[in-house]
This record gives sequence, structure tokens and C-alpha cells, in this order.
Amino acid sequence: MATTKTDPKLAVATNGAKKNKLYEGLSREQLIQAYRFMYTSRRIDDREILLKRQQKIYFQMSGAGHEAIGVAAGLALKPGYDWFYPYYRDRGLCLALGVQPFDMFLQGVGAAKDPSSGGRQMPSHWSYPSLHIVTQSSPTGSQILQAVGCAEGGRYLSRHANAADIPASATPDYRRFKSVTSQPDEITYVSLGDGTSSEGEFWEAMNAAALGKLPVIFCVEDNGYAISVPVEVQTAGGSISRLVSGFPNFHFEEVDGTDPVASFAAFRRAAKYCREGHGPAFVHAHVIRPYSHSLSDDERLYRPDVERERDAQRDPVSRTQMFLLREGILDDKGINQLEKEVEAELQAAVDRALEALPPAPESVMQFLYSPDLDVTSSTFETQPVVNESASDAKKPAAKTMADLINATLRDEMKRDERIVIFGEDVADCSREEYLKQKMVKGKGGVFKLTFGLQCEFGGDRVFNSPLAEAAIIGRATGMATRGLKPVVEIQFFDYIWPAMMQLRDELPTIRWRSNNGYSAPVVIRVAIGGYLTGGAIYHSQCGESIFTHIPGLRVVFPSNSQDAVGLLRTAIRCDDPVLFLEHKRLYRESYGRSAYPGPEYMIPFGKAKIVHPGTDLTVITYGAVVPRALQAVQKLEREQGVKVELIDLRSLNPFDWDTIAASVAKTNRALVAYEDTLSWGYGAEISARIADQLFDQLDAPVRRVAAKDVFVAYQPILEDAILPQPNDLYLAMKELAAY
Ligand SMILES: Cc1ncc(C[n+]2csc(CCOP(=O)(O)OP(=O)(O)O)c2C)c(N)n1
Ligand SMILES: [Mg+2]
Repeated sequence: MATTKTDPKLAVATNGAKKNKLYEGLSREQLIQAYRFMYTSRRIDDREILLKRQQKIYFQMSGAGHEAIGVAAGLALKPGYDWFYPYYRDRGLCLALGVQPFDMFLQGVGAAKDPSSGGRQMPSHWSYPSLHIVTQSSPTGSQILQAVGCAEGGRYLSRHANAADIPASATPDYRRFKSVTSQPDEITYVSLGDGTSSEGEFWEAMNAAALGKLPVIFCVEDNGYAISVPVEVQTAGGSISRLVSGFPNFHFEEVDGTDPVASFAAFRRAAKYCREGHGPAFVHAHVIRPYSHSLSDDERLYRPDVERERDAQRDPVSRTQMFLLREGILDDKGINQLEKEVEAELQAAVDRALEALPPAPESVMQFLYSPDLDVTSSTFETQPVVNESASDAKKPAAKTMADLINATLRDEMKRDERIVIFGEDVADCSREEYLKQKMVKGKGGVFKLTFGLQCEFGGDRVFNSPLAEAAIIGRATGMATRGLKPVVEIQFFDYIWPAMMQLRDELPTIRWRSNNGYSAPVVIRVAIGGYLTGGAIYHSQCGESIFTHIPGLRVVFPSNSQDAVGLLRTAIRCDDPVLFLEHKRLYRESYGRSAYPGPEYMIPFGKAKIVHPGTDLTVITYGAVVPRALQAVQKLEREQGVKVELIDLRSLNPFDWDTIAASVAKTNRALVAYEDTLSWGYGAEISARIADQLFDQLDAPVRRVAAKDVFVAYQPILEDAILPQPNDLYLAMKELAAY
């Protein structure tokens, strides 16, 4: 509970039983404090509205009508102990948790010293690490799955006390920059509006919380509207409580969220249920929205006066004031004095905030990636350790990419207890008794990349998720926020799209939008690509440029076993989120096999590899096109004597511009080859950069070879015609060399 600032002299002098009367556990002083928070919240809204009209701030979102439920939650839960994923109407909650009005005005003006984002995020998008209020975005509902992951992370850390330790001998990794804490009975709070309960991610989160019996309080603040859409058009039957009532393991509350005492009681019961470990709780709070949705909305266009007046009767601020008067807790004088104090405090806060300096324009790129651990640095450059001196018979066998990814995951899990692996089918067997009784061998992924890991490390470190991609990424993000290292799997790149909101608007934005207050260095392994003869349209897609287009996300794409080891280890140890693309066709290819280069082998990101040196033409590629291009390069050299320099980029963001530039300076010709569809693809950016920055070096146009601008078809004849083949590459190289 936040510390009280209320002057005890404000309270009406009482004696006897009344003095010590409790209201659902709240003392008279606490009720005065609650009123102070509520009144402050409303008056901050009013102030901000004025400032917005004066064009001194740039956006306003009010918490009006939601003050009582928010303050009640803040009083029932513990800042800096429990965890909070609020939404934009939770001004009352944030004040009760300890956020200062001045901090809120700093958000409004977008000050450099705004502690939530340094001027990067809108006001009412809360982020206060010391209070455990986790950075908030703007998509409705994308915080809910992260809250579930946060609760899972807390539970994991409580059960794995050693996970917090970092051996002094360990080479530097992300753990050095993450302090992890957890409490055995902590709760994660998450709130949302009634409209937001229509988002699919809400239902995925409810399911995951129920399955895991997780200590999450879901609070639906039901003001009856989502902008202009009324609840009966939003929620079948008009009641979210009714719809969720079948979820098992939940404690349910439905409460008048304009009544602080009833709201506090509901939260206290919910919190008790969660702290005792029974499972999640659902608080459905009926509130009002006395102001329009935001300052850009005029609710009179869709709400008649009669309805708005009916709501006004339930205004939580005036209701609470009446309650205090009725109960003899404050008299008129006390109310007046409290309100005057709040006004004076807000005036001073506004005056100071308006003087606050804005952020420096030069700072815009700061905190897109970790400022502590540079993934391109020599920290991540180690040499392979293979017993080369062994006699031929004893030399370690060359292994497939699939084998070596599995070996790398195993070694990293041994080294770092914060690593958890989950996704669809990644466990050996969810019904562990079958494994224990040796009735089954275990699956370990549809491509068997995680085979044996559950058996070795246990079902709480390697487990199957429900079939819900957004939930995989959202939960992983919440866990990583708590300091874990989730290494999750998306079974097929073709099915990554349900997670796109998390992948585009959440995961890569967390560090930047919180001004380095939070980070979530998740690793996402994704099986990608075609050349499968029969993979067809939904098992063959590429599309990496959609992800290299996202600032804040690292993207790597190995073409052989040894690179897969080095890049995956770097991905796991680094402090940024990484999309790790694994080409299905390369998993078990004979091309590019190698012995395991050892448990410390790493490759820095942004370092290409010259697969074949040459002087006549530069070919820039990656992934499954590397072996195809190599065939073409060898044929061209054999038949025409043309020496092609073949560059495997290996990592796509960051990418190795220096190697490209040095090669093109030598060959004066460049071809970019990739498996994805030709237009608007990854090669377009590389070609544009070459044309822009190396124009003087070129003796020929920059060319691209890629897939046709169509989906990948099932019939192999069609697939061959669609995807770039060695002969397409050969012809393009030959023509460009002769240009
Ligand atoms: C995914 C997404 N879709 C649309 C919006 C635009 N939008 C912002 S708030 C809002 C309505 C939310 O209503 P509700 O969940 O009931 O919350 P309330 O504002 O009423 O508290 C909409 C449609 C958004 N921010 N995110
Ligand atoms: Mg609403």
C-alpha cells in the first residue's frame, strides 16, 4: 500500500467504536487517502484537458469514472512486490501505487525526464520499474498475455532459486544486466476495458492463466462503451462475467467499480485467492465514463443526455465524497481543505512540468538495442573447438543442423537455468508418466529439434504451449521482462502471423518505449522456407524482410550447421530480442554439416562469411540459397573461368555492409539472391544501398534473383518454377559477369 500523506487532522474528531471502525478492512484514514487519490486523479484529468486545449501537451486520455476501482486495486496490492500491467484508464491505480502527479504531467509535456518513457510514449501509458508497473503500449489487450508470462516468470524464479545466480566465471551475457527478484506469493495485476475483452489475446490469456493456475488478477473495467460501441454490441449477451464463468480455477468477482469500499473488498478476496496459490481471479468492475473516450471523441454524437446524466449519478468521486460526509469521516471543512491541498499540489506540479526540458533529438536511436551488450562485438567472437588432431577414425562426425541446434540448446540450458523452452509440440511428452514408465520415446518438436530436452531438464523448463502463437510470444515477453530467457519455437513461419501484434508492436518496442526501463530479450526460433517438394503454400513461406523492417528486432538466418550453433548461442546470450530463422530444407541437408564446435562457440551478429572468394562478381545471399548459389558459382568458374565472390550474410539485422562494400569495390558487379518473393524483399534494400553508396564502383546494374511474386505451390514442377534454382542463379551470374 502506498504511504499516506493525508494530514490526520483532516479527519473528523471521533471517539469510541466509530474511531476504529473498519470498512471492509479500510480504516477511516485510508478512506480519506483513497478519496485524495481519486480526487487527485480526476483533477489531473481536468488539468490535462486544459493543457491540451492550450496546446501545452499533445494528447489526453482520462481515467475519469475509473478512479474507485483503480485506487481500490492499488490499496489491496503491493507496489514493488506485485506486478502491474495497467491500461490507460488506470490513473487512480498508479497514484495509489506511488506515481507522483508531477510524473504524470512530465508524460504530458513529453519531457526528457518523464520517468515512464522520456517523451517517447503518450501520457497515461504507464511505466515505473521501481513500482513494478510494466511499460504500456497502445494496442488494446496486448498487455494481457505478457501479464500471464510475468506471473509465470515470477513463479519459475521462486521455484528455481539458483536461476538468479550468475557464475563469476561465465562469459558476459544478458544476465549481467538483469536483476531478477520474485516473491512466493506475488500477484500480477492486469486491466482492460470491456471492449478489449473481445480481442482474441484476452481469451488466450484467460486460458493460459487457468491452465497454469497462475496468480493473475484480470480486472475488466466495464464502462459500457468502447469509444462509441456499446457493450451489448461488443459482448454476446452484454456481460463478460457470464462469458468467462466457465473458466476453471478462477475466482470471480462482479462489483460496482464506482464504490471504493466494495471494490476494495472484491480485490482483497481476489488477492487472497491468488496469494494462496489457488489460481487466477477475475474482477468485473462496472464503472462509468463521464468524459468522452478521449479528447478526440465527442460522446454526445452517440450518447444522449439522459444516459450521461444517469451515469453521473454514480460518479465515483462525488459518491465517495458523500460517503465520507455521511460516515462522519470528513466534514465539509475537511473536504474543502483536502481539495485545496490537492489543487495547490497540482498547480506546483504543472508549473514545474511546463519548465521541464524536452528530450534531445539526437537521442532518438538510443535504447533500440541493449546499451550494455553489443551483439556485434568481439565478446561474441570465439573459435570453434574441434578435436582436429584425432586420427581419422576418431574424428568427430559431421552433424546436421538439426542435431547441432539441439546440442546447442542442451548446452545452453545446462549453463543457464533462466532458459525455458516452450511452443507447440516442443516437449517430449506432456503426459510425463508415459516417459517415466518408458512407454514412449518422446517427440521434441515436429522437426525434433528439441528432442530429449524435457527428459533432461524437466517439464517446467521445456513444455508444450496451447496452439496459440500470440500467446507464445506474449507470454515469452512477460517472462523475459522478469529476467528469464525464453527460447520459444514458432512451428512454421507460415503460422507466425497470429503473433504479429506481439512481434511488431510489443517485443521489439519495450526497451525503446520505456527509455531502457524494461527489456525483453526473447529468442524466437522459427522453421522457415521452401524447396520441400510438397510443402505448398502454407509450409514454404519466407518473409524475413517483414521482420528486418522492425526496429529493435535482431534477425539471423544461418545456412549451415556450424553457423547455426554460433548464431544461436549468441542469440541466447545476447540482450536483445532475436528472430532465429531455421531453414527446414537445411535441417538435415548433407551440405554444411560439421562437427559440434563446442559449448562456447559464438558468432557475432552482423558478420558475413565469404563462402567462395572471387574477383569478377559479388553474389550476396543467405539461407537455403547459399548452397544453390555455390553450385552455380562452381559451374561458372568451371565452364567460363568467371570468379565469383559468394557472400553468406548469416545475419540480416544487423547486416555486414563492410563485407559487401569491400567485395563490390573489388568486383564492380553485384547480384543479390534470396528465396523470398522478388518485389519489396530483403534484396531491394541491399540493392538500393549498393546503388546509392557504391554507384561509382559499379560496372553493371545491380541485379536480383528471387522467387516469383507468387505463393509456393504444392506440385514440385510448380515449386521449381517459382523458387530460384541453381540454373536461374547461374544464368543471372553469367549475364552480369559479361555485362
Ligand atoms: C488493437 C487496437 N484496436 C483499436 C484501437 C483503437 N482504440 C483505442 S481504445 C479503443 C476502445 C477501447 O474500449 P474499452 O476496451 O472498452 O476501453 P475503454 O476505453 O472504454 O476504457 C479503441 C477501439 C487500439 N488502440 N488497439
Ligand atoms: Mg469501455
